[in-house]
Amino acid sequence: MSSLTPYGLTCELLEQPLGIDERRPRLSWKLSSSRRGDAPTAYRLRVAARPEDLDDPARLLWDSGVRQPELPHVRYDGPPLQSGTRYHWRVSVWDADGSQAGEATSWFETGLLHTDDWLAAWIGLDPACEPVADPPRDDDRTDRTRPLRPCPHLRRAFRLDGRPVRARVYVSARGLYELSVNGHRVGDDELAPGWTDYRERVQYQVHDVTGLLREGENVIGAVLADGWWSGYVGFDVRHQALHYGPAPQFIAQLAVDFADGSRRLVTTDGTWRTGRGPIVYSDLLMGELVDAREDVPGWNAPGFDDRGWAPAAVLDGDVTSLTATADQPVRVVAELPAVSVEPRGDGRHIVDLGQNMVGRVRLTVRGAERGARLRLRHAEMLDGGELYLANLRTAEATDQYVSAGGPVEVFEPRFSVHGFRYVEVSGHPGPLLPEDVTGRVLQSATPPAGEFHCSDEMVTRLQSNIQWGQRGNFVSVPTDCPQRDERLGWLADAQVFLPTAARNADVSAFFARWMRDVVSGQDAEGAFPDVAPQVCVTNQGAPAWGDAGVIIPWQLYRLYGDVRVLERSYEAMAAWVEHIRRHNPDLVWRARVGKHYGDWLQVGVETPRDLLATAYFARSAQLTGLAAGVLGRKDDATAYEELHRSIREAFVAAFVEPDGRVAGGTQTAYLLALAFDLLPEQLVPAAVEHLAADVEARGRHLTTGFVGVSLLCPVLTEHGRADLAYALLHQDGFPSWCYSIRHGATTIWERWDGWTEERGFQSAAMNSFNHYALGSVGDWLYGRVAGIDQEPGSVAYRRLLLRPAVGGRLSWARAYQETPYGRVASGWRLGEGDVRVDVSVPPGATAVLHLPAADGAAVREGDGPVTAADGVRVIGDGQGVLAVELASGDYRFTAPAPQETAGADSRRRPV
Ligand code: RAM
Repeated sequence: MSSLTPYGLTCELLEQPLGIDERRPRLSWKLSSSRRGDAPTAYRLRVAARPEDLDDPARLLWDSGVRQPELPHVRYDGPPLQSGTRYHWRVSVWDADGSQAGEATSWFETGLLHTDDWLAAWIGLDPACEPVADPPRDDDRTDRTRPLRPCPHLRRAFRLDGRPVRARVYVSARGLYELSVNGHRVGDDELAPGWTDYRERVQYQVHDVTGLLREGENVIGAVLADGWWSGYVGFDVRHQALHYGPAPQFIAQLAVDFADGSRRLVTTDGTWRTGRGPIVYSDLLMGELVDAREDVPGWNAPGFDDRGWAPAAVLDGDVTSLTATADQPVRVVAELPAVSVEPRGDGRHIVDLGQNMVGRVRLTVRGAERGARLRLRHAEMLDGGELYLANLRTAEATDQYVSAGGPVEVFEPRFSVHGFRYVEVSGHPGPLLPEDVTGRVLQSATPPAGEFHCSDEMVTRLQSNIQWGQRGNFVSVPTDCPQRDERLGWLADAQVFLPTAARNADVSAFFARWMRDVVSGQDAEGAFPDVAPQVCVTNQGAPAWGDAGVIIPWQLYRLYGDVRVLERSYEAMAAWVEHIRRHNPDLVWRARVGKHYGDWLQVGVETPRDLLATAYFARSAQLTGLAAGVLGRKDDATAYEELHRSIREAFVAAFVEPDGRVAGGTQTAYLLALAFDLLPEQLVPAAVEHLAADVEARGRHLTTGFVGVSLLCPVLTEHGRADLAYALLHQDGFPSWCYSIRHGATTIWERWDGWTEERGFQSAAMNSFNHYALGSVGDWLYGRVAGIDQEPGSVAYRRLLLRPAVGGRLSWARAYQETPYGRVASGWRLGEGDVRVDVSVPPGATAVLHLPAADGAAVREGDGPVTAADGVRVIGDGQGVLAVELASGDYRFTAPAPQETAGADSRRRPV
């Protein structure tokens, strides 16, 4: 009996999504098996209205029939889907012997598929009776460009004549909302509806509220906040204009079904009532002020007298911007206990959470006097024992609580987020105990997908810092920093970090959704924006930034097999390449470079900007050609391939010397030329030598900025210099990853010199201590140190390339990663005179493994010689590497220890 079993079922990249709006949603699953060599030979999908109907052929809505396995996403191809309907689906698989094996069942639910399904209107406070902000209180700031306003509360009471059998609420806001039904909070989303390019799209959420409703009187309530819609967003907030609208708005449609088949709708309209609660203001950047004395008990439950509340204003009925949620919501994903609380004697305490994090604090207060004001300020670093606040720029990041005088009160802001490790609490009556302060970590809930571990403490910390950088900056959109007045979706940061992010978590839905904002920001000329959603930064089209509009869809296709993101981005990708070509007929990209950032934050060197730009132009042309090929656009594929070849020639003519030297001579210049395959074959060895010589001449230090850093270790390893890559990894002098770790970093810093022994803090004008770009080395930790990669031309890790590079100070390393086919693992451990290599290949995938082995003939798998092992075929032996081809399964190899642990290997990096 085969054990081939589907697991991890998703629809539209999400697990059991409530409310999708794709007409032909994609169904996906992974496979596991305990049998070596197992592989799916066929699959069958069935979709039905009820789970029990899946067994009844007459009641199926769609039956794919028995089909050959294909890419990991299969499009539903049955009759048109209805709005607001749950569909159950089952996948059955056939194993390597052609026998029917496991099956698994899941469901998805549609949202409102047609704009006329929406009968609700956008509502908000009546502008005529908008509450005036309180006059400034004691320590309120008076230098904001506009006052912060109380959070509107909205409620609607209604009667139900029976018990509902099913109820869904479709809900969104221009701003942020928190929804409740009969006094109970609905769902656990934070910062809903998330940030999208609101001019084009606002995502709505769907919740199952069946269990919260009852016969008789019911109340639906919402609290709104400005959020990204009407709050402070981006930098220079003292002078900024509003980005989207003047005040938050709300929309909801509750559909309640009864046993007799009847339906009752409750929608936002002029019958809703609006009032105020205890939140005096709340802003993402500035913080939140709650006056608990103004709490309105029972406002969102039946029985409350809302005659004193004002009718809501009906603002507009335009629902065309509403789209279903296509990614995971932001949630509280972890809680951090305080590691120390230091009283400062003047009513202040400094609390250390031990980890630079993003979210907010939950504070317990006992015995405060009514009217006592507590203040929480947040910082990433301490300076002389006090909060270092200068790098927040104008973000106040201050939460305040005015006590109602209860015996125990708990304060946690709802609509503000901060990036911090330290919290200064003032006004607490004391004693303030560590258990009174909890860090609540917020993040887009991208499912964890991989782990990397190794024997070295510093590298382990580096991996942790990379993950915390990802956690803290994947909050609805991929941002550059979570603390200062910026927090924008910078495109280059995202494209260099995506391969690393995809190792740690399933970011397929997160990035595919964000790509829509990237495309929305493209201008009429074809230039992609520098940030998406596009606010604050009006520049367009910077090299390596704009190119993300091409690179990200391509990466999502390669990593996840997502063809749809290519289809939806293709026109924009081509328009971008054409834009550059149009303005640079000699194919050296010098014109229309926007606000060229170069190799941003490189150290002490300057990579020639036209070289960097031209390398990216070549890359974008190449990837657009490959995308055209995938989409069956043959002419485009040929045309872009030719363009790529011509740009490559122009690059060589403009920037490459006959001895393999590249203009500027910086590490990044060589890295771009090598990684993007821009050099004539015969010059590659010389270029590698020049690159290595530069690293050596600098005492094995890097000089790379955001652009070069992601290529550094991969390129060195690819070209036989894993020894140097490891030297850079372990380097702890300035500049290096470990330098920051040696100085206490728990996240990746924006700048190599964010803090140095010689000068202390860098200029506060731009100095984030939580930025993921320089953490893009994480892809190499999984890909080469542990060894999980895929063959050039392979998609979704279908053909694995496992090349553990035994080396550096490490005695072992291992990683696993969930890929679209299933779980891949690779790890190695040096023993007495031998090296053990363990790998797992999921069913449906195959692998080529490069085993580091001094003597190929002596390699064993399990208890026998490698040549006799089931599922293993030796394909090459030489230069200390035994290459084997593997069928799916778990393998354990033992090889005589390699003489030189440098992973020498000349294979080229896959595109
Ligand atoms: C700063 C940040 C950001 C970077 C831009 C160019 O705002 O460092 O990450 O992309 O500059």
